[in-house]
Amino acid sequence: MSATLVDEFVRAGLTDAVICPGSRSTPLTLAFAARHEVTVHVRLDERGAAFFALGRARATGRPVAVVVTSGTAAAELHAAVAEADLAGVPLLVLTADRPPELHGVGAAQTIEQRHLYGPMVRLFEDVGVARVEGAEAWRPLAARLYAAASGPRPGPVHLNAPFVEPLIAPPGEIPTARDQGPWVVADSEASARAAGAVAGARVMCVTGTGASSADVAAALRLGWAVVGDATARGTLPYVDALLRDDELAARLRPEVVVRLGGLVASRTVAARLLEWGVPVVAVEGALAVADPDGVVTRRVAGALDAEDGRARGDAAYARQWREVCDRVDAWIVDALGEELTEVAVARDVVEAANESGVALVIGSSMPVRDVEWWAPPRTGAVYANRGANGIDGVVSTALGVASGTRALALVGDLTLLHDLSALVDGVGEVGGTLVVVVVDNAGGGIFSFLAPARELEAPDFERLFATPRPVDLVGLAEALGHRGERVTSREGLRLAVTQALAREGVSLVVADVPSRARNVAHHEAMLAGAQSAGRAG
Ligand SMILES: Cc1ncc(C[n+]2csc(CCOP(=O)(O)OP(=O)(O)O)c2C)c(N)n1
Ligand SMILES: [Mg+2]
Repeated sequence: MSATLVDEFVRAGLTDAVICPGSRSTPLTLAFAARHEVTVHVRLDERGAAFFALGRARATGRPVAVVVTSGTAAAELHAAVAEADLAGVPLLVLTADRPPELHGVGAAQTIEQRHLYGPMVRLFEDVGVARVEGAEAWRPLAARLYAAASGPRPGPVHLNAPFVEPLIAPPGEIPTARDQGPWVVADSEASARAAGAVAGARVMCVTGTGASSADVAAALRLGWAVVGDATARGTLPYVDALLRDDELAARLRPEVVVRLGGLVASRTVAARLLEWGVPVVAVEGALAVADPDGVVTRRVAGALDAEDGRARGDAAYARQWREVCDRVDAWIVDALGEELTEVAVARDVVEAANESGVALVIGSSMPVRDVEWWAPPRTGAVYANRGANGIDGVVSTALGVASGTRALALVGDLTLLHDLSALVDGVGEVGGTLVVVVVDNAGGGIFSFLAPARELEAPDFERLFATPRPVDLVGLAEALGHRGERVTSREGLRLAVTQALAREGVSLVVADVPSRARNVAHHEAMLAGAQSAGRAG
């Protein structure tokens, strides 16, 4: 049965399976390992394994299978399933289970696994104990699971598969495969449907997580002013700083807004959309456009068509944005100097990714904000777990992206420590190169921007929110068999990243940045300077 399941997955296009060691999942493990078409990644910690699969699925654009044994192992996948649900990433979650007679009687490693992830999965299946006579059912079961994960609304699916002893048996005859039609119907009429609202207007397009890169590219070609989150390619930078300024916000006010995908990290953008009250058209691809403030006035489904003349915006408006951004960019380059600040690290890492053409994975907290707010436009693939915004699993996600190739990651020190077990397996047996740049501000720097930093006594704030951990990050990397290096200048950072990208395996580049308090003051000074440079035109 497991062989049939895997055969159908392979037919559908599966290339990667992440497997965690365990006994009950033996049939699935051996079925995947028997297929030369499938790259098997063996990882110890199920929580990290699921995030690794998420990274692989993001990088390949295809569903990736995760196989775990019964019990708490299955529960460990929950966080990545939540992210995959909200970010629309296809995952085939396969949990082995004990048969019904071992439930409720105190058997070892037995927990309630049915509907374990609730409504977060696109499809849940449990066809009961695998039996040789039931083999026919497993091919359509696999096809259903793969199709539900792939779309039209991609996301995680869950198969709970109870197995009885013996767990190792030669595979029986695999039922013949049947061909099916295509699952996803494409539609490029969204721009036509939005055309009435946007034709010739000052169109600002806001793109967030889950927006397709083809839609973002089309929005740019339609002459709209496109601003995006950290993962967007080629969008206008510095939007948070610019829109925080009343004068610039008035000058750059659009007549209509088009929204793609999730939210940007900047709350300023959300606040201006509320204040402006202009029509907001949500163009929905695979995922619904997030709208917690209820600003969307119209929803259209489908993909944007860059060639649709009816949807062209006012080109002078996009040019106006571009000119302001260019002035700000020149000011930032000049103002930053050589000091290794958090803003400088974000810029240097983005530039290194752009120049080397490797994918970039950005951690939650300040890195994702500093890239969105202060980095130049990204030219390559950028990923961030912005579905649920967790600081968990980021290193594992980056390892999944780096597997068999090269990638860069930018994470905070606590984000690294949170996913330390990822470094136990490293890039894994497939190999690859991952350079993790750690912004070491000794704790959660983001909290210094928030109310507790102002309201609490310093010792309470440090203990309860900032939570610095006196861990030698370089020593830690080395203890786990990786290279580690601490850098204290921008030049040192650039050199370390270039050298590490040329080597196989995981390298940690720990950036020694100024204190969290100085970082807040630096952001304030950057904001004031960028805004006055923006106004100066
Ligand atoms: C799984 C999870 N736990 C807790 C949080 C809350 N949280 C947000 S940012 C943050 C601190 C992150 O610190 P670090 O990685 O050093 O980044 P910095 O804030 O310094 O940029 C925490 C604990 C979260 N987002 N996700
Ligand atoms: Mg930190």
